[in-house]
Amino acid sequence: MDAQVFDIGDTDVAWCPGCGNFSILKILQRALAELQIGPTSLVLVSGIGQAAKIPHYFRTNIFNGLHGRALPAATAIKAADPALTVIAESGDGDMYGEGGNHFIHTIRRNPDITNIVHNNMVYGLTKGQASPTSQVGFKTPVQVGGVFLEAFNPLAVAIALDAGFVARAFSDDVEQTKEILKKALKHKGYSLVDIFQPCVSFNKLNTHQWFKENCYYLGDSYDPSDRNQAFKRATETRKLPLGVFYVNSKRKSFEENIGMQDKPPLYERDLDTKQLSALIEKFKSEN
Ligand SMILES: Cc1ncc(C[n+]2csc(CCOP(=O)(O)OP(=O)(O)O)c2C)c(N)n1
Ligand code: SF4
Ligand SMILES: [Mg+2]
Repeated sequence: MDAQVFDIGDTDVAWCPGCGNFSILKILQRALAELQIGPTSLVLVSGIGQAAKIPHYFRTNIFNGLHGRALPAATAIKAADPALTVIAESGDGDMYGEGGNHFIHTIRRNPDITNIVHNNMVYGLTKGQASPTSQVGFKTPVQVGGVFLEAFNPLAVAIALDAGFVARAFSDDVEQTKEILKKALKHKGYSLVDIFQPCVSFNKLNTHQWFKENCYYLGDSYDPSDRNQAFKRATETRKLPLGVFYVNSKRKSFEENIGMQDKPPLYERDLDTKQLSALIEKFKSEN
């Protein structure tokens, strides 16, 4: 399959020239095409933000919902049609800030979805306020004296919650990021891929060059089944590791737990609507 199947043709793209979002868009399209996942079997779910505009530039099924609410929508879509490939994709603010509670409980629930986070360490759309992953000392028009809160560490939180697949990538590294995304898409259960994505307009601290100088890859000898080691690597701060930190394929998925994994799509299921009607009537009579 050619990645061009996802092209939407001529359109105005709202992203700034040089933004890391362009490369994530292309890499994801290539990863999907190489896995033979086409536009009709995919749903791309996002919230609000610059990263969350990615479904606008993708020829596939999309759901662009409320700020921070991509994960519950994605969980429901997967349960409604388990044959679909479902991706929840947004920015660091949307997923870890406004959507932080969903982030925690989606990992616990373990739906078979891929969670891609464009981590530019800033609120891009609203013009440069600090986000949960902004670094200490980062100055913004709001945080004029510099950020003083320690940055939220999504990988450490995900590993602590025993997420089945936890990885970090860098948008400039096309081949490595594509391979990480392919592994995440193939994983059965929730997978997190946090992608460092330079925001050239509002984050002058964590630039393309900064990520190049401050990241390194875990390497071939690294064992992603070792949870303690994964946690240790995820909390490193001097240099930031990239790659697949942790894999645990033993957890049952949400769809398996609720007996939906082999079910046809919701619109083809025999539903007993009598019980639902009775419940609605009871609610109406009581209110
Ligand atoms: C409930 C609500 N709160 C706040 C906003 C304003 N808002 C829109 S996008 C955004 C932050 C987005 O940041 P991030 O998810 O990191 O995306 P980026 O633009 O950096 O890609 C905020 C605070 C909103 N639209 N709705
Ligand atoms: S503001 Fe930042 S994140 Fe948004 S499109 Fe421009 S460079 Fe990208
Ligand atoms: Mg952001």
